[in-house]
Amino acid sequence: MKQINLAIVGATGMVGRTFLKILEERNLPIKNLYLFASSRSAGNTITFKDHEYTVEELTETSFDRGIDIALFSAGGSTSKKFAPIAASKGCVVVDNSSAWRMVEDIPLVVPEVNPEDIFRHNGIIANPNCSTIQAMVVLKPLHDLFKIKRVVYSTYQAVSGAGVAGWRDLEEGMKAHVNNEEFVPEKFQHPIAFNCLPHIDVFMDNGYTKEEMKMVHETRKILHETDLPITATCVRVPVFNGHSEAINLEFEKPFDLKELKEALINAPGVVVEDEVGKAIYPLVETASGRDETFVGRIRRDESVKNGVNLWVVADNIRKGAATNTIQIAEKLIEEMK
Ligand code: NAP
Ligand code: 12T
Repeated sequence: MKQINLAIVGATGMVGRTFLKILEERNLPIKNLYLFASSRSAGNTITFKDHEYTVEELTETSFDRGIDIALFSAGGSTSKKFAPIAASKGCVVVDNSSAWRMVEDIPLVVPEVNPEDIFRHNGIIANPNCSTIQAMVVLKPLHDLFKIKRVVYSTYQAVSGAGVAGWRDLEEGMKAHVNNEEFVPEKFQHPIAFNCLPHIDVFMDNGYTKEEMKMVHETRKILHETDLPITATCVRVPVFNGHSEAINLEFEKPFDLKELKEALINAPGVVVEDEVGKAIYPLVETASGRDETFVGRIRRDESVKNGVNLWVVADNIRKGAATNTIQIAEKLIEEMK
């Protein structure tokens, strides 16, 4: 396998640090590693495989040194500006922000679902939103069998999705709450400790949040179903890591619940945890730190003809961001000569 020159943009962040952990776990064939962040962290050192690397400030000349692949996770404005610069230097960017996901000729990929889209790229490949990714690995095998007619998503999202600052808001907010002290959140509009916020990302003109509309548009793009009816409500909950989703699906075709469960058991990247008699169902506590997506509470929706309700949990920073990005990079490396 080819040894590659790899860059990480946003290396000091929540996702960036997880990239490094997963690159080490999966032992990617890295020749040279370059770590970038803003001027705030430039000069800091990060250890990777017993080697110390110095974080560099990202600039317009950062990619002038034969970098094969760059994993971006430094926010939308950084991606918008620097991904095209990197691509123009022959680097393939796998981008975690929402900046490029809905651009028509940019692939949006979950490797278990639409790996064939990867190779249509022109230098930029987009990684979907965390909430979309974990839903896709579950929806795809069911869509293939029973043809999905409508999707209703309700999410319960962890603070780690909002980066280091989101994590701090929950941790400090909880301490302040139990000590009866005042706490002004930094990342969220309201206290997240002991609270639920139906507000993730910004509000749009239609009254939905951008996070909710990302789930709608990204699902359609990944499944190649441009008109699929989908609706979503996204809620931030006081959980450090791991997103949960209640997913309601209606199918065109009648289905057998046993066959549906079997399809999920056999789906790549999916683990079925569904023994309600023993109180076994997916939990963030067990999904956090894992790369699979967990599904349980699989039951017929008795209010419609061909419907099912599911509870789907995954580590939003691993499968929802870093793992999925690295799986895309692995597929790129396999094809490199
Ligand atoms: P984070 O913990 O806040 O980290 C942000 C990272 O971006 C830091 O490394 C920061 O460097 C760097 N950065 C910020 N501004 C920069 C600039 N102008 N130039 C270069 N680097 C800059 O956030 P995170 O949770 O890791 O998430 C980062 C981004 O990943 C998010 O904004 C989002 O776009 C994306 N994301 C996607 C998903 C998904 O659903 N797939 C999930 C989570 C995050 P400093 O240390 O210098 O500040
Ligand atoms: N606002 O990459 O706050 O589109 O949890 C991912 C997570 C945006 C994204 C979050 C967000 C994204 C969040």
